[in-house]
Amino acid sequence: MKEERSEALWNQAKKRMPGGVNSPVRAYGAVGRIPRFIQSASGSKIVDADGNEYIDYVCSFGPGILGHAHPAVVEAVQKACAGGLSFGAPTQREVELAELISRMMPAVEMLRLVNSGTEAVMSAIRAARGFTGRDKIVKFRGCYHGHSDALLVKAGSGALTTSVPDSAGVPADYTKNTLVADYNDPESVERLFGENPGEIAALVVEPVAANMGVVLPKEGFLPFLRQITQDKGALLIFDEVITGFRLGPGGAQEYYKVRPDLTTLGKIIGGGMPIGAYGGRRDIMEMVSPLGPVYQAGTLSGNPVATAAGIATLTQLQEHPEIYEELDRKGALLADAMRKAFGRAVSVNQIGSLIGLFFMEREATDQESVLMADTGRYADYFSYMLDHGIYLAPSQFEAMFVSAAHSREDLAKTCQALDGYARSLR
Ligand code: HOZ
Repeated sequence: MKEERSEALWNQAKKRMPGGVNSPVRAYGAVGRIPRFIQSASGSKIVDADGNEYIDYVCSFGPGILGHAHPAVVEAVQKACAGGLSFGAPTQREVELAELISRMMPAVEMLRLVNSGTEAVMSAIRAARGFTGRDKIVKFRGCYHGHSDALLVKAGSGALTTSVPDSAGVPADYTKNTLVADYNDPESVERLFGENPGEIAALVVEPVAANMGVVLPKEGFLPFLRQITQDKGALLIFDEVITGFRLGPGGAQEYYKVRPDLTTLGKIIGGGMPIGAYGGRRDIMEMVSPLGPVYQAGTLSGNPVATAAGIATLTQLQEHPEIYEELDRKGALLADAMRKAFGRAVSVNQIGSLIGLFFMEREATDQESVLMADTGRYADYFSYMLDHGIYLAPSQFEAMFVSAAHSREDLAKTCQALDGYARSLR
């Protein structure tokens, strides 16, 4: 497999950008290969600068639920571009996207569009603090909520991949109100509420943790979080930047039938364009400026091109609900293939189109267990799959994403590669 062009671009990039990339996991540090510089993508396939084609299971880390360059999304973006790229003024499309989101996710009674998931969670926390008049927040070890200061505490995703779950450059003062509990461990949550009576503004959680690989909530865990936050006068924030519109048209909150007070969104709602959103209970969102005293703003917020891509994507998902059954089927097929190929040597978590494969026998239920997985083995597996035309996340601590565009042939080829790698280990 040729990689000269990617290598040359990477060498050039490293002179101008830290690690040669604009987001750390992309530097392939955890897998020891040359990052692929992508030339183009269509449907389930991605093509690098050397002309190598791969079946893509990164899907831009989530937005690509319909596959790359879906014709309806591309057409909407092209039309939008011709009409102007940014106005710094409200547009009809923002209203349409907000209506669509609220219809599909009824707990989002009112929302604010922003430009990324990071901004969405940061702003939701500010709204929660403004609403409750309290300062402290609870997050979970290994959950990732973007890179704002207060949330870079025991963070997952790239932070876990590069072993800096608590980033340098974040003053201790900025994180002193961030309390950390263990995912799937109600006692650790009870303890924090017990130790900080009347002080916790909100608990923020990825309802399915998808930034330490994929870790599913144990039965009763999310209802427990709903109950304790309600009892203690704190808000429950579901970070659905990954799960929103992926686990079903109403996200994880619909799947698990737990209604959060606030929800944060990103990725799919922009169909591949930069966007984020936070929203939820009307009485909380009415605290946000200009209605209330919680300030938050953005020049590019509600961008006309991003909203066009988002509307087109959500419309496809709404008009073709069968996509979700198909995604479930494909996800289950791949997870079964992994279990068959590797047997007890692996632990596989799958829900719909999200899959986490861990090279370890024990179940992955929280950050502690996830950290026991053999990341060296994951790197080896990644490398084999890459060389056999399968493009996976270059980190144990990111999810594998399946899209509506993955075909029967793609899945068959992927299963073949999985078997090939498993055989190479015997
Ligand atoms: N933190 C992102 C995924 N969970 C990584 C995004 C990227 O590197 O593109």
